[in-house]
Amino acid sequence: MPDVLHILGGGSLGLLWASRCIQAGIDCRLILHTPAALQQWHSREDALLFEQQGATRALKAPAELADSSPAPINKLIVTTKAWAVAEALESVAPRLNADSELLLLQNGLGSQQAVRLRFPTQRVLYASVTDGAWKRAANHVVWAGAGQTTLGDPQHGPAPGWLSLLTTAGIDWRWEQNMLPALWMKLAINCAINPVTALHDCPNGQVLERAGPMFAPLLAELHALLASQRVSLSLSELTQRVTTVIQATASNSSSMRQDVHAGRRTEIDFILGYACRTARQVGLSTPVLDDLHRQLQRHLATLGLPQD
Ligand code: KPL
Repeated sequence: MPDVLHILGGGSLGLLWASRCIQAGIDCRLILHTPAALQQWHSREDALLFEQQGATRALKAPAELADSSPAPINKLIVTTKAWAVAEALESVAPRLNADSELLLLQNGLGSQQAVRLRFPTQRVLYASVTDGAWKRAANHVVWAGAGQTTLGDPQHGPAPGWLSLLTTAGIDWRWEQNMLPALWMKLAINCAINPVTALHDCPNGQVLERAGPMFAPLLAELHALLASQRVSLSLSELTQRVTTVIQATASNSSSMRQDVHAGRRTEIDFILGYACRTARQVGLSTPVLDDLHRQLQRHLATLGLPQD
């Protein structure tokens, strides 16, 4: 029997991956969060609108709630925000068996390790996705920029065969033997870009000028933090990597700026919060990073958004 992919979360990334799988003829089901969301989905005749370079395609996307069916879930792709993962996974836990495999697509760090502790018998894979996507409406996703997906097993196991479905879906992915350092690298990039875009309400391309003189010391602190996590690259290589992402995504709104615009809880705690906590644990002094964290917390508080 061919694999069925369940996608947990109807945010931009969930809809993007569902669109790409459905277009490729892969049997994929979206798991939505609330009965109201499912009712709205059905009222639109299960149509998922997928927009790419100005052209929109309507796809038929089956959706369900976690408890709509007792059928086991074997391959689960978790696409929710980092802060929503624990609750979302609890809702599907009765449908997981010991062989179920979970693929986590969250930004930042912290949520992944928590899932591994909660589901010790299931295989849990981590991923980092750089595609740009946003939602025009609850069932309408815009693919703003093609990116790459890096996947790996924190326990260094081999890539499972079902990942070939991602190739079928046209997802540009590669297997990474050392996934944790890859996620740390992405976390450092997110620490350098996302808070500045949220504080100054600017696209990624303006980060260097908006950040001003604090940017170089910020990168130096991130570099020391990466080194403490055995991610070895030079400070100039890190600077180059961050600058390349800024240029490649210049007109994009970072995920954090998008969250702020939508009045949604941000992933601050899984990005800056995790970085600052780890720095303290390993005895690193990171005054610029800590100050950026506090500034962002104050900014979120003035907007009435959670500070974690
Ligand atoms: O991952 C991103 C994000 O917005 O969260 C970057 C790389 C900054 C691209 O926008």
